[in-house]
Amino acid sequence: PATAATPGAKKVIVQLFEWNWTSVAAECTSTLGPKGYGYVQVSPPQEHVNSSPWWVSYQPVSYRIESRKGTRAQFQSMVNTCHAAGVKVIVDAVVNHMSGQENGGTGWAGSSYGHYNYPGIYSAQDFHYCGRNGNNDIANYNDRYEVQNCELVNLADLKTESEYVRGRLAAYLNDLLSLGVDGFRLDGSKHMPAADIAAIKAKLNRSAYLVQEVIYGAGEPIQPAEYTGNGDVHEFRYGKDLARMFNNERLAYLKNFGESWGYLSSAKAVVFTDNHDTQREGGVLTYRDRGTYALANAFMLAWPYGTPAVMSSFTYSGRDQGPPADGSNRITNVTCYSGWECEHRWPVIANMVGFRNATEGAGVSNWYDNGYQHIAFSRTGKGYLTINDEGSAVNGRSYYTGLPAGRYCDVVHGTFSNGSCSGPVITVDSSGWFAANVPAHDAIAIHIGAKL
Ligand code: LM2
Ligand code: CA
Repeated sequence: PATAATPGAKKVIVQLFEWNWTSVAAECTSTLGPKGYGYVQVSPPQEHVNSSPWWVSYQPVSYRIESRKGTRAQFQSMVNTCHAAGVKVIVDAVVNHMSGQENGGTGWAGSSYGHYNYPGIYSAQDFHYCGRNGNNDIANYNDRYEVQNCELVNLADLKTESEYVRGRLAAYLNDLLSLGVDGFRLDGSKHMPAADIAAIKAKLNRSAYLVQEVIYGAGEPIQPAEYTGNGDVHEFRYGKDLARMFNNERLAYLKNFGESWGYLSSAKAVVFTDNHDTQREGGVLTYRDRGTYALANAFMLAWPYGTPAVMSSFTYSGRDQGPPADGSNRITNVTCYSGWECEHRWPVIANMVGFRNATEGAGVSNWYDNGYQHIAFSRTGKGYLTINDEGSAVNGRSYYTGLPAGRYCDVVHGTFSNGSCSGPVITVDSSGWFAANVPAHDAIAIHIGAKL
């Protein structure tokens, strides 16, 4: 088994949603490593019910590493290739439940199963039957017992308090660790008590990065902060509030974005403009918002709250529509900009990953706003971003950066490589100022990692 990549300052995550293992591997080498992404989050790798919507991934029928996304051997090879490119691998781990289909069948890799019956793995006694709502489904999110013991959309809810179930889940995660995986996104964490997750974590053979999916709901009894003792937690308010600032309110309000907004502590939060669920639910910015989406990602990557996770989608028109696949229901190799959006390759987003890495650890200073949609700030001594989301250009203005004098690549409009910049160059004078025009709905970003 491969050893984990060496820890470094690279913390940006990219979610390559529903990419097959062969394509993830190629992307690690061609783009993720070179652009400075630290982690790739891949979709669930275990055997699942055999159908074409994307969400079959969230209906496990066994823990064999065989799926529409590839074989165990392809998965292993992907992990090795990503590590060689300096990119760590986070697996989306479905541990709260098994499949939800009423009728049994044969899974993707040939395992037979029934609802509440997964031969050799789980039988009826390993599941919760909460006795609520007539069908055991969750209805009331204001009831802690119900959220953790009833079924999420009919998905057979594992008895995570049972020693046997915990052992079985840990065995699955340990198998992935033996393949060299670096961390887990724990799907549906809110539907498991934090103590159950802690007990499973205690059975892992080595340390792994954990990010728990706990969707914040105002006034709900189960709060994301309950889970921080186990590891990181997704801060779902971030993407919704960021969208609201861009769409309806003011970028000027972002001056204290983060903990002051009631969010999780920065060190524990993983943030994103959108993920595979929220992009389908609305109320967030997605690839469909084009330029505004790019600006929101630029802000996220420049602003030092939480660990940023960049979304990378396949394009779709219907909610359930699966990713491009062949006649055998295998997900086909990714071709960016054809069925796959590849947001993580958009030049602004990919270049701002370099900004994030170059400014790691630096605080915010020199905040400026015009009261509305024009903002700017330094990452002290390391970088500077200004966003003008006004309907008209801001011309003839100077910006105080506090950066060392010199010539910097504007990484919003150009890519810095081998010491040269493919776009405009920004000159910071000996007092730390630069002058530039910023068009409407545009931005300028410079950092010490892209200095000519
Ligand atoms: C998650 N996090 O907690 C995932 O991020 C989310 O994408 C998953 O839902 C969910 N939890 C369960 O892992 C998705 C999708 C659902 C889909 C489920 C299971 O959003 O629509 O449910 O996966 O595949 C589908 C049907 C639903 C049906 C269910 C069971 O849409 O109508 O319920 O399968 O057959 C009767
Ligand atoms: Ca549960």
